[in-house]
Amino acid sequence: MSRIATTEKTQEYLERYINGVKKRNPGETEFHQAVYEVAQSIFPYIADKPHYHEQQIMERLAEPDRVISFRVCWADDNGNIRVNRGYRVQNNNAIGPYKGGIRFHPSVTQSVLKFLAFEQTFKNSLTGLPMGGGKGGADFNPKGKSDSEVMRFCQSFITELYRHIGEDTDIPAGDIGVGAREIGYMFGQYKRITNRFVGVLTGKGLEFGGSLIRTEATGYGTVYMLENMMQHAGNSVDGKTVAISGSGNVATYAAEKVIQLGGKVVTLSDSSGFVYDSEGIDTEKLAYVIDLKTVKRGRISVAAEEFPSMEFHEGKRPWAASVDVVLPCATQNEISTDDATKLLSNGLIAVSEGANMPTEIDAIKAFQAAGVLYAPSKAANAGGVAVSGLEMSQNSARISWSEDELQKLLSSTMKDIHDKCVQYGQGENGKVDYLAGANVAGFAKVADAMMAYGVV
Ligand code: NDP
Ligand code: 2IT
Repeated sequence: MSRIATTEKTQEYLERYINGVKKRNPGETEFHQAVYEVAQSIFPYIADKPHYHEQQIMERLAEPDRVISFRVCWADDNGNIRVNRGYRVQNNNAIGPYKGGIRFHPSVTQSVLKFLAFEQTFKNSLTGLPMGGGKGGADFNPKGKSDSEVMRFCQSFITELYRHIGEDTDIPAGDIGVGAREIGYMFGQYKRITNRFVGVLTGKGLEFGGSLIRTEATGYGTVYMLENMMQHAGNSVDGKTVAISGSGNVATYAAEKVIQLGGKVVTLSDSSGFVYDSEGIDTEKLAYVIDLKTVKRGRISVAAEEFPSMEFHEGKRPWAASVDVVLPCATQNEISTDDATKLLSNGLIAVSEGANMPTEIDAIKAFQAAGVLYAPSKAANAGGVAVSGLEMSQNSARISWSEDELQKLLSSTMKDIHDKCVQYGQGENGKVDYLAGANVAGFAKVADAMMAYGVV
């Protein structure tokens, strides 16, 4: 068969598959987007591997093992009864127990959590650790709530979720709106209900089984991925100007690592706008922002009132800035095609995604067509879940590893992920398609495990 005929057939299979996914999951646009983004790499890869088609591996991967949805009732400080919806999407446990974060944000829907659980399946495979893919959350907005309201919400959430999770079944962690405070409340309630002290959640406090460097791991890992890509292309982060979105866990530790590697961070943001600092956000300003966002739970605009070199741009994203590197670390679909065009015209050379699926598909295509080094989230932000996997191992063995040991493991894991992307994504011209590389490398291990189990 000629190459053109194969390509046409592959395209036809891909379209038929995506239409099927859309039909089975009406209105779930984020889920469709994530499945398409993976499938466009996998269909060419499996074109000459009919056993994957015969066994319907892609169809099975896009049908979660189960979706659990439940009511979460709680009382606010004024005694009003509030009702939210909680979820856990257990996508696939072919290579290990379900693993993935919990998100508390008003934008949480079944579609958002299905996209995240689907992505997590490939990301976790890339880490090389035995973890399947899952994700959970609720449409609860922690912003403006008191600590006791958040505690009552977390307790109510876990009172339902506890029966579906376990240290060998499904191990949740943090994500947007879920940090050390929420994990503490959830772990406390799990322990109270079950009377078991086990590693059922990761991202725990260091006093009760948490791992060193889990807090920093996602942001640091995103920058290690960037540095690996830059070095592979004969470049480095040193001296580069970097725009970062978000000012939460991932954004702030990505900023810290960029500064350590000699880069200049000029932006951070939150859902109300972004700050631009022409002199660069140094460690002192960053420490202020971390305290502002995690302890005071304030808005990023307050940082611009504190530092004269910072300007606040209300209601805008940071992508109009003239920068070498972009690290989107806030949320999905935060870089549009227009943003990509603007960034390219300002001389962008690299993107490493701290957030999950932050770049729209046409914007990714624009980056790749322009030769920008582009690391997709499932590779670039895998450092967080990788250290979560190490937290699980430490909990099972009831030991704690040293910071030095964990730093080395994080850095070597990110290097391995980079190298897997090169192995599966390098074209004949020597250019690396990191998206295809990450998708195929993540897929191969999960798909082969599924094949071994037969039809289940
Ligand atoms: P945090 O809650 O700590 O911070 C989120 C940041 O993003 C905040 O600055 C928040 O602003 C901003 N943000 C959230 N939603 C929106 C929105 N809809 N529009 C604009 N800004 C928004 O979350 P994390 O840092 O943990 O997560 C950030 C991203 O990284 C997410 O995509 C998450 O899935 C991903 N990720 C996280 C990992 C982790 O270990 N935590 C691991 C891998 C990926 P505001 O304060 O105004 O809400
Ligand atoms: O998207 C992610 O990888 C996370 N939110 C972290 C998951 C985890 O289990 O540490």
